[in-house]
Amino acid sequence: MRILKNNLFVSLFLLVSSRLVSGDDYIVGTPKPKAPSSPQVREYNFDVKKVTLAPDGFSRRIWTVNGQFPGPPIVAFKNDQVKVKVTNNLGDQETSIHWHGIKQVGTPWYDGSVGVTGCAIPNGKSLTYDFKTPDPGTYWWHSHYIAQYVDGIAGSFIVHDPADPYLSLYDEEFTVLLTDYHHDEVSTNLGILQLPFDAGFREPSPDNGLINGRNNYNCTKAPAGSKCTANAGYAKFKFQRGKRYRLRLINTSAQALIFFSIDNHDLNIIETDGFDIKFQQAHRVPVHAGQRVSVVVIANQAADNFWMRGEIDVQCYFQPPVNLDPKFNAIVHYEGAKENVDPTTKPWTDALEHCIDLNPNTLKPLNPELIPSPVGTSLSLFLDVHPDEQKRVRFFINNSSFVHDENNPIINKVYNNYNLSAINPNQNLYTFNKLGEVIQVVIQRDHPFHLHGHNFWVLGVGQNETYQQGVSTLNTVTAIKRDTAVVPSAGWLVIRFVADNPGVWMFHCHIEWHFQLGMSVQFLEIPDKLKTLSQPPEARSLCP
Ligand SMILES: *[C@@H]1O[C@H](CO)[C@@H](O)[C@H](O)[C@H]1NC(C)=O
Ligand SMILES: *[C@@H]1O[C@H](CO)[C@@H](O)[C@H](O)[C@H]1NC(C)=O
Ligand SMILES: *[C@@H]1O[C@H](CO)[C@@H](O)[C@H](O)[C@H]1NC(C)=O
Ligand SMILES: *[C@@H]1O[C@H](CO)[C@@H](O)[C@H](O)[C@H]1NC(C)=O
Ligand SMILES: *[C@@H]1O[C@H](CO)[C@@H](O)[C@H](O)[C@H]1NC(C)=O
Ligand SMILES: *[C@@H]1O[C@H](CO)[C@@H](O)[C@H](O)[C@H]1NC(C)=O
Ligand SMILES: [Cu+2]
Repeated sequence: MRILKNNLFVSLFLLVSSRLVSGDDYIVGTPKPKAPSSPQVREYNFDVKKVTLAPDGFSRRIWTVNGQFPGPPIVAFKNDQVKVKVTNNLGDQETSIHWHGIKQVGTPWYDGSVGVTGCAIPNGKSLTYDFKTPDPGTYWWHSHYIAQYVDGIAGSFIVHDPADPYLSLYDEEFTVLLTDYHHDEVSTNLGILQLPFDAGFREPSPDNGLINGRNNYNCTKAPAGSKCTANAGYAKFKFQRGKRYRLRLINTSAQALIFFSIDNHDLNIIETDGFDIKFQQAHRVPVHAGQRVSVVVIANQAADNFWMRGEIDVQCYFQPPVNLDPKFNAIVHYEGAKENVDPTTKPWTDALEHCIDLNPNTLKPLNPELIPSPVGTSLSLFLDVHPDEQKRVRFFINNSSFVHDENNPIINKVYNNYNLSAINPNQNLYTFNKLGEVIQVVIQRDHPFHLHGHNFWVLGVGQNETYQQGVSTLNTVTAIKRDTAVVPSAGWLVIRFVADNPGVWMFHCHIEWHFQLGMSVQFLEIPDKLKTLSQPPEARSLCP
């Protein structure tokens, strides 16, 4: 009965959520879903198309899936099979979807990295991505093509675990999508990124921040001629006093590092990127682009309204964003509290360090794993930004800026027995041939890095020091795992993983603009084994 009621409520919510002022719409907690007795096939249809919407009151074209922004959530259980038929109806652009954090063991061609694991889906064409979800956790999906996710193609991807060790610690859950938000279309911003340093290059400034696709915007700041309606409304999360909620925070930003908090409420961290963490209390949590953190929040306050806050860390930009109010909000509304009033609560004042993750050394794994050694291959990568010969700004890894070979991805080169020793150096290709080899990567200097096909142990980070100065602090016993981690400014990050997933996996900066300008390498893992996996003709036929 209860589930039926919630479903009804949810469909009603979806029906009316495009209304601009919708004071009565609350996002209600999702009860813990019942685990199926056997793995299920979960099918989705994604119709990718442009639709004019006004999430924060400012009207613009948004690149959507099924007309929704944020996109439709994918929900599965551990070991399910997920099939998503993606049809490209953008009209004038190709597209490709990446399932961020899903390891694609045995199905590397469905990873969605254009020029690496496959080609993009042309206009009017479809591809059915078909893969398993063996690893429970909080993930997301987004376009992995020309920064389209910044124009809107992104959504949550939750994999439930019937044996989740934390199931007894919460009653219901919410997905909380945090993002920086741009009023200009990506094509405009990519144009600015092509300019030389001394001719107007800048990192695009976001105009707003959104929580679950909503926030207000001060329309007096909108350019003349634009369509903008004030007080578009906040996302409102309905709490019941006494209940415990798991909030799955997902940072879908192009660039912004966001500090998340709820006034008067503690956050109890239990998950980083699909990895269970020993309960750790905090008031404010940093979530960098691409990262996910689950927190348990106990509704232990008197019935009232409270601000849920996101704050973009403007110090992490080359030039501070112009015209941006970095603070954005949603509302936590307790059942029984006054309706349609803004909260009057005050923010937590805990200072957080800038442009840096939650300290991985203060987080502990719930179930420590034996971290493998010895290290077989150790890679040292230096990050850098400087102009190329044409004076255009490029981002470099060991002085090499990645260029997508869009129509001939590495995976096809492997299948075609291409001589990889003769590959263009701009492919930034590193090959690991030995199955089970332990790989360690040391990355130096600022930027959040995401590895496809794996999660990795975060052995250590250091700020304002070289790796040599900090190497003695590596944690090789109780390190946590993530799939996206920040290299602190003027510092270093060390990660470790095992080469056990035949495929080609990008390792790239998750600041979308830096990625677009070349900050990526690709790891080719066990090419001999990869050749024994058969690439589906449907995926292959996308390439010209
Ligand atoms: C909106 O922005 C204008 C111009 O920056 C400012 O004068 C005004 O106070 C702002 N209004 C609100 C409600 O913040
Ligand atoms: C999301 O990631 C971006 C980019 O790294 C970061 O600037 C922003 O602060 C993050 N948001 C949250 C809530 O941490
Ligand atoms: C990257 O460059 C550094 C410094 O020149 C060098 O020590 C390192 O070995 C290089 N890494 C790789 C993977 O070639
Ligand atoms: C980086 O590459 C450029 C062009 O290939 C070269 O001129 C420069 O010397 C290289 N820098 C380093 C530090 O290796
Ligand atoms: C592969 O390319 C390398 C570098 O160009 C070359 O030395 C080698 O002879 C090539 N191998 C084959 C089998 O063609
Ligand atoms: C690192 O250096 C910057 C700039 O000098 C400084 O603002 C920051 O506090 C330093 N951080 C640490 C952890 O030393
Ligand atoms: Cu970067």
